[in-house]
Amino acid sequence: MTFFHRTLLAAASLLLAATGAQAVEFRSADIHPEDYPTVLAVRHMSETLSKSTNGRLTIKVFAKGALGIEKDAIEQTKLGAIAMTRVNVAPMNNICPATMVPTMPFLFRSKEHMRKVLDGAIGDEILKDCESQGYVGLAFYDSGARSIYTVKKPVKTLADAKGLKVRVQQSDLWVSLLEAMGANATPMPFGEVYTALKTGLVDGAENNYPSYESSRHFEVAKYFNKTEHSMAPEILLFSKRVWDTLTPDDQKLIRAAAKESVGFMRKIWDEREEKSLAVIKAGGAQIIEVDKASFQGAMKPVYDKFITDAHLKDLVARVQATQ
Ligand code: GTR
Repeated sequence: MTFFHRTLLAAASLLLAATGAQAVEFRSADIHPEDYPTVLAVRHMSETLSKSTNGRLTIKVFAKGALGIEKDAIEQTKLGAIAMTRVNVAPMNNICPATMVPTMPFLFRSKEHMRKVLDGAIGDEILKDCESQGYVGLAFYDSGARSIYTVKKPVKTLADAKGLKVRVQQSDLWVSLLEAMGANATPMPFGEVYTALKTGLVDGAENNYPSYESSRHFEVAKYFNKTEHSMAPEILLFSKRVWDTLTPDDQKLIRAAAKESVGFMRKIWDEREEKSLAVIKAGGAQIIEVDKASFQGAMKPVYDKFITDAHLKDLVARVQATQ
């Protein structure tokens, strides 16, 4: 698509949205395949929204990266060429600093802790923080715990990670996180990781069970080392530019539909985690228990480097204090 086409499209979607009565189909981006929980959850959100607006507002999800890699989709959302996008918080880390908080290594003690924090005032504050950058944060979705998986040898202790070339998401925080483990971090888009593992460009990558499974990375990198170093969640972002053309009533309905989809997402996420674990085991992946404490003990430099101002420090302290 040329820039001219994008601008035209953006203008058209703004116009449609502004006329109110006319049916509007918002476009939403996702890099995952059709059956992935994030894609299904946004489809579910669309159904809710359609019901509450008598079919006037719907969302069309473009899965499998049809609208580009996450970084590009984020940019297009800011411009208003795409109304919505579902991405991990990682590629937002450089844009909206508060998203670094739920990314921080070993911050959440459990899935329950993570859900409680993100459902409450802290979660809302983080979502709100992206608004000044052109994004209306609608909701967080689960993304499980991320662990390192490797091609040639298992990683059981921090010492085993030394010198490994590990693919990370496109975020400075993620580069530092892997460097703090002694690894060499190589940022690249998700879609390039399979080939990078296969050709030896990297020795490993890190992700949750469902992504490790759906991307087939388990076919090339057989050691899934349970470092569980981050629970960086997914985030649902709406374009502020498009948002500002909507009526307050419609904004409310969109927010409500997004929040409603979270419970649905968690249910299918939990099921998918189990299913993915079975698939990767059947495919020959080895689940390795690791000395987690050795990894956790190496993370101070990451906090020192990124949790620098009073606001971020306060958020981290409040997350830790949440029981
Ligand atoms: C997945 C996440 C994607 C993307 C991917 C990655 O778990 O759902 O949004 O961030 O990881 O590692 O690039």
